[in-house]
Amino acid sequence: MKYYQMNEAKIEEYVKHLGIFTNDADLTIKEVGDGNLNLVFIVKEKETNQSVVVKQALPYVRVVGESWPLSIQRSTFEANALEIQSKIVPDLVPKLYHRNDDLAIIIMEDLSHLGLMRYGMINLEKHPKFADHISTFLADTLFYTSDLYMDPEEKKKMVAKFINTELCKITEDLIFTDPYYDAESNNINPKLRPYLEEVFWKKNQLRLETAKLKYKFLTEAQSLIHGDLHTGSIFANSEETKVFDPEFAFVGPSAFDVGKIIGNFLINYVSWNGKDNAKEEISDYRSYLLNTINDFYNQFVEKFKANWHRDAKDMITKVEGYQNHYMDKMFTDTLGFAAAVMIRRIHGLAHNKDVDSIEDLDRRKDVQIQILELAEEIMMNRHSIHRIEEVTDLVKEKIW
Ligand code: SR1
Ligand code: MG
Repeated sequence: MKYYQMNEAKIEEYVKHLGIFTNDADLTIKEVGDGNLNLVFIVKEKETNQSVVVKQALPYVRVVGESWPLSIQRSTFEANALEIQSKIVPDLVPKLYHRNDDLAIIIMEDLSHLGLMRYGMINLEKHPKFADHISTFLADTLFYTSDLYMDPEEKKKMVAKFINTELCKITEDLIFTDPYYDAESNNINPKLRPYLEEVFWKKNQLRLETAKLKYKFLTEAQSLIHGDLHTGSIFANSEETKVFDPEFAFVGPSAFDVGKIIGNFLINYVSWNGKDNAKEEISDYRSYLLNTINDFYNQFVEKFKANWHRDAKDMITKVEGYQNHYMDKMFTDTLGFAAAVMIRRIHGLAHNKDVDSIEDLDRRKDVQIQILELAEEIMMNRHSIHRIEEVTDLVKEKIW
């Protein structure tokens, strides 16, 4: 089938042809995509309120336009990843109803009864079950797709199936390269530019540490990772958590997914310095954020180790001291990736609304510098930090 771009009328024809809705169903179809890359439609039958989401990859980067072509194959990676995740953590990802790789279409469960976590966090919403849910998502997906558990031949086939060159290149450039010099792709608050030119872009030690992390990202085929696990890739409310949008999935360093969560939480944490909410409200929310980081990381380690004790296969997993070595490295890398993610969202191409919603550019700049400095401290000290509480204590000490 030849690719064509969907619009409301074509979607209606497509979903009715598939039998997802009957021919006489009265549908409302709304394009709701607010991500950087794709079209996303919610299709709802008026009478029954039954609904699905139809996602289509465009042959270019949506936020930039046709001048930045991007292969529609990312839809295949997303559907492949979703199929694997659905087997491992069925309750934590959307249900996949249909895929068409030629049209780069995925039809899945409509989760709009939940809110996008990023927007919730900008509105001081708490998600009390998030630490439990996301630690399960990470411990299970990262363990059961690693060589600790998988047959080595199957694992290598999985690596081959997820050679996601183009989307990995986006991460290699936008996270590990461009923020460290005056790259054209950067999106810079003009008030921040003097700090970048006079201070940040002169930090050679920071650049060296980021280079080490980029090399890990390029070479360490540890687990099938989501690849873009920020708070805009998660739907949540007080009861449920669903991780979606795994189009950046590939077999890479496990700690990348874990670090992305921590980095995005810390961006939100600092962002309150640029907002006018009452002090007590901010302190209360900040306590919640730090407690969630501690709980989620500690539960992640516990659950990952429990998976290891129950299901680890390879001989190396029985060698005394190997698990400690593995988990220590996971922690150090998690902190490094968290820091890299914080930095990229300040003056790289794609920002976080948590900070960009601070309208006054001078105030926004102050928050941006605080995030860059916090990230640098975490990055540079990651080898001598051994417990997540040391990180959250450091954050609290610097910014409250
Ligand atoms: C051009 S894509 C920019 C960013 O959006 C996605 O969410 C990824 O984080 C990517 O780096
Ligand atoms: Mg995305």
